[in-house]
Order: sequence, then C-alpha cells, then structure tokens
Amino acid sequence: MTIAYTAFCTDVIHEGHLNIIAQAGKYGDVVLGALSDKALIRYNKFPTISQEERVRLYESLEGVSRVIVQEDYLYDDVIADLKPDYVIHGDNWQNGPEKAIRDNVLGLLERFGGELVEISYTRTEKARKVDQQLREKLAMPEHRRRRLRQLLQISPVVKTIEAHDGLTGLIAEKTVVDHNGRLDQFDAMWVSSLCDSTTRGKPDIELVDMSARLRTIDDIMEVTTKPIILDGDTGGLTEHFVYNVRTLERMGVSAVIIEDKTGLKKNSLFGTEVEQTQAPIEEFCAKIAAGKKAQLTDDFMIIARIESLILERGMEDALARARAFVGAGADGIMIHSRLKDPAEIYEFCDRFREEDPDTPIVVVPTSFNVATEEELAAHGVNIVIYANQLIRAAFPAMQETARGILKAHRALEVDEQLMPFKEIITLIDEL
Ligand code: SPV
Ligand code: MG
Repeated sequence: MTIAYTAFCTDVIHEGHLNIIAQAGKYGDVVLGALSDKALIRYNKFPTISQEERVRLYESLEGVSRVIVQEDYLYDDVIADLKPDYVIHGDNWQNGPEKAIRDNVLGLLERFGGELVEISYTRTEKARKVDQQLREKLAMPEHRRRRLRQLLQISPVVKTIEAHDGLTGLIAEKTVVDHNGRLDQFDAMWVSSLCDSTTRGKPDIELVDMSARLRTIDDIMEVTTKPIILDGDTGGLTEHFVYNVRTLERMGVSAVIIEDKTGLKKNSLFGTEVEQTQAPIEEFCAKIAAGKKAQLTDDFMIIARIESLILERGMEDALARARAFVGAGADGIMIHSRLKDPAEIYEFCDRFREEDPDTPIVVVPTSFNVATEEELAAHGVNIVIYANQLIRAAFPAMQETARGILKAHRALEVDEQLMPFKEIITLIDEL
C-alpha cells in the first residue's frame, strides 16, 4: 500500500483542503493527520472545536482512507511510525517561520525514505473568507476568554508579553521565531498598568482609570486573538471591583490580577523606597471572594498578587497570604520580587507547591531576569510575564531618533535606524 500523508490544522474545510486531498489521492491511500490540540495551541491555531470533532470531520471527507492524530507540529513521530511514501503539503511553507517545519519534514524523509510533494497553494476568495471567519471566531469573547485556562492545561509555561495598544498587540500576536528548528511565539498578553500609564505620560498610581484601561483592551482586542491578562492594580473599591469583573468577563478578558495593597498604589519596582501599604489579609480576601461571587462564567480567573517580598514583610507572610487568598477563591497566585537573584521567588514557589500542587503561579521576572522560563517552570511557575520590555525598547529608540533629527536639522542621518513604513504595515491586516 502506498501512503500519501498530509496533515491539517483547520476546524473548517474549504476547497483548498479538498484540493490537497484530491491531489494526494493521485499518489496513494490518503492518510490524513489531525494536529492535536496541543500542537495547534503551540502553533497559534487555537481550536474552536474539540480534537475528537476534528477527527470526525476529517474522517467524513471523501478520498481519506484513515485519520490519525499528529501530536506535535513537527513530523518526527508521524514519519517514523507511518513511513509514508509521500508527504503532501501546500507550497506556502517555503518561506517564513513555517519553513522550519518544511526543513523538519525534508530531513525526516531523507532518513526514512519518501518524497515531499508540494501543491500550488491557491487561496480563492471563498477560502480566504473561511480563514478570516475562523480568526474572527477566535477573537470572540467566549473563545478568547477560556484560552488562558486551556493553555494552563497544556503548556509547561504560558509565555506572556506586555501590550499597551493595537501595534504592540500585533507584535505579541504575530511575532514567531524559528529557534533550533522549533517555532516559538507568545501565548498571551499582559495589559500592564505601568505601560498603559507610561504610554499616556502618566505615573503608575491608578490615575489612568478603568474606562481608559478598557479602551486600551478594546484597541488590542480589535486586532488580536490571544488571551489577555489585565493588571488590575489593587482592584479598587470592592464595590467597584465586582462591576469591573463582569465587564472584563463580558469583553473576553481571561484574567485579572489584583495586588494586595491599599491606599495610593505605587509601582512595585519602587519597593520600600516609597510609602506603600499592604492590605490586611481579611480585607483582601473579601475583595477576592466578592469578585468570584460576581463572575458568571467558569473561564474567568481572578489572580491574587502578593507584595510581601516587595515590601520586605518576609516569606512567612507571603506564604500565609497565598494560603488565605486561595482559600478565598483566588484562581492563581502572583508572587513578585524586585531582587536580581531569583532565590526568594524559587523558595516561595517550592514551599507553596509543597502545600498546593495545582493553583497556578504567576511571576514577572523584570528584576530576576536571569531566570529562564524552564528554570521557573521547574519550580512550579505556570505563567511568566514579560511586563515592560517592549516599551523600554521603544522609548530609547524614539529618544535617540528625536535627538538625531535635532542635531542634523534633517532626518537623513537617522533613516538607517528606522524601519520602512512598508514593513511595519505588513503587520496590519486589511479587510
Ligand atoms: C505592571 O506591569 O504594571 C506591573 C508589574 O504591575 S511591575 O511593574 O513589576 O509592578
Ligand atoms: Mg502594575
């Protein structure tokens, strides 16, 4: 039996897919791979129907002999087990990040025998529309909101980067790297109070109010599909927090992180250099409990952020708070530190994990940036947030350019360090 293997990562079949099956049929019995949920998530093709439903959908297609589940987006296991005579794929993976997958397939075929057949990728108007509709579906609140919980089930660590407007949202959404033969990208976005305030030229003291923050979230949501974690500062008054939980849920935000401070909040990176007050445990527990009572879906997460290490109140205080906040209903714990050495973060995580193997742990390694995602995950961390690096990269670049223009009395001298607008707008989708 001659096997022609092709893999799909779609929830909706259009004529482009049917064409691939028809072409594959000319080479042999068509075995169709259904990419697993795990593979799709890594590949940012978030499934909108279950893996079982996809298998059933693919099995119903004419010309398909058998459907198997492809566990990884790389083909190693499939080609080693199946040893297909042909692998069939559209020719649209010859450039860009998907080239890494093509190289992977070519290497495997060389080892196990078999040939790659590339089919001219025709994207008709109808196929384009189907792809767009699928993307739209992913951006809908009910899909986006639950993605964070889905990621937590599947990913060893949820990599999250700060976004503060549509453009940074697009960077978070679309940046893909091919590193050591594997594709990598961010899983989620963090709407930081520090960056949302800084972009507006304002201090990070809860001065940028919730209406303005919601506007930022909406701008990001308009052009992205990845899940959003909101930095909710202190959560404000409990009486207000409950309304905001409902609003965020309805918009499709996946989680809000609120910190256990009271009074005028200042940014944690100032630590004890400025006056900041931690909220009493009971008071903060009541806020968490009220928020959990207000939310309507099971998807939304309220994560409690502990400032004990920032405010030098000690490890025991941090652990006692973690215990209490989980008891009050928190869906996760964020532990923060401003030391360069990650030792206190590791100690907290190890001790917390001894008592609580499940509750997700979130960290923001701005100061302890020596810690890799892998090392953090080994201590039980589930979500890593890169909270401010994009704005810190942009600000000096903009300042340097402004200085350069002032010095030269024209823009020619700075032009070399600028990206042509043509390239920037490739990020922006046109309808
Ligand atoms: C933020 O990004 O606004 C945060 C994280 O709250 S930190 O700035 O480290 O406090
Ligand atoms: Mg903040």
